[in-house]
Amino acid sequence: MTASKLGWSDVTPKSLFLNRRTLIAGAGAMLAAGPALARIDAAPSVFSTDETPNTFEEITTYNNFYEFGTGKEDPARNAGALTTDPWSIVIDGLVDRPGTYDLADVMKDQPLEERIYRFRCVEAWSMVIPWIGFELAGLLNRVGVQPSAKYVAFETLVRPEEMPGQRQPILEWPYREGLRLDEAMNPLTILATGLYGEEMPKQNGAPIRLVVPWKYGFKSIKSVVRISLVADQPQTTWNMLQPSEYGFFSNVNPQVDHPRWSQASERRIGAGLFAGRQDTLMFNGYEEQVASLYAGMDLVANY
Ligand SMILES: Nc1nc2c(c(=O)[nH]1)N[C@H]1C(S)=C(S)[C@@H](COP(=O)(O)O)O[C@H]1N2
Ligand SMILES: [Mo]
Repeated sequence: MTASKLGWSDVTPKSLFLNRRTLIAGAGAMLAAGPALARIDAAPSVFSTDETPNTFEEITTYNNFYEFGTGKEDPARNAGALTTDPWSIVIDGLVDRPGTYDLADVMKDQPLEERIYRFRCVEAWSMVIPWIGFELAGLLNRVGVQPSAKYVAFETLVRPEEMPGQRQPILEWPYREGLRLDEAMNPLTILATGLYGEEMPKQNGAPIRLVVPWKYGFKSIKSVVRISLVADQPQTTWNMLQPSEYGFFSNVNPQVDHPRWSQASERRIGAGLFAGRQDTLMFNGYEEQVASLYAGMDLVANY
């Protein structure tokens, strides 16, 4: 087995793995858990890193999800109230088959894979997360992207009754994100429906969220309810709030600092008090897969 083909079970302490396996193997658990777990036996992806994943605890207690508050511990505390079933996604704009798709229909025929990705927040901390998901390209191909579509726009649920952060004007709701069509079609770009072989925890963006591993974490929009194929670059939440600090592209780039801090290095969550910061990698280490998307582009101007 080559390093790039390791799955989280290969790098997770055995007892933890066995516990989860036992859980998952429980006949009832499998059925009750629904489509997110249906095919977790899928082979680990060649896109997975062999770096040690963060623990389930770390991944689910240190979060950014402003709909549930701005503190890192607020999402774990408040997201339990979110109703994630039923869930549907509106797919509209420049597509052949627009409509309101139930989550099960969105996932229909999309092969689930484990993807162990580095995850780099613009705030200069990072984690390694074993996502379960499928390529966004698979869904876009299924709904039929029209030639005039150049970008994909995403929106998060607005439900202030269940999302206390939305009762305050912290951000302009709904949270919005966007990708250029070629970025959206890149095989690294996934819609994730779980992590560590379990259904997506609510604080991580249940039941379905975007993951774009070569971009700063805020591009990976959570709890998605709308995907629109559009001709023009869409409005995105952090760019709307502070355009001089957060660009549309927001590719991880150690050479382009945030106006208020360096992006040259990062703090790996869970590394311990005495571990030093580590160097941030160009495109978060996915240069080989995505550099060609930006050939000839000025990455300082297009931050
Ligand atoms: N809807 C929504 N999506 C969001 C956010 C948010 O506040 N609301 N925060 C973003 C930011 S800044 C980061 S770093 C990641 C955090 O994902 P995680 O909590 O699963 O690690 O979610 C991103 N997606
Ligand atoms: Mo972030």
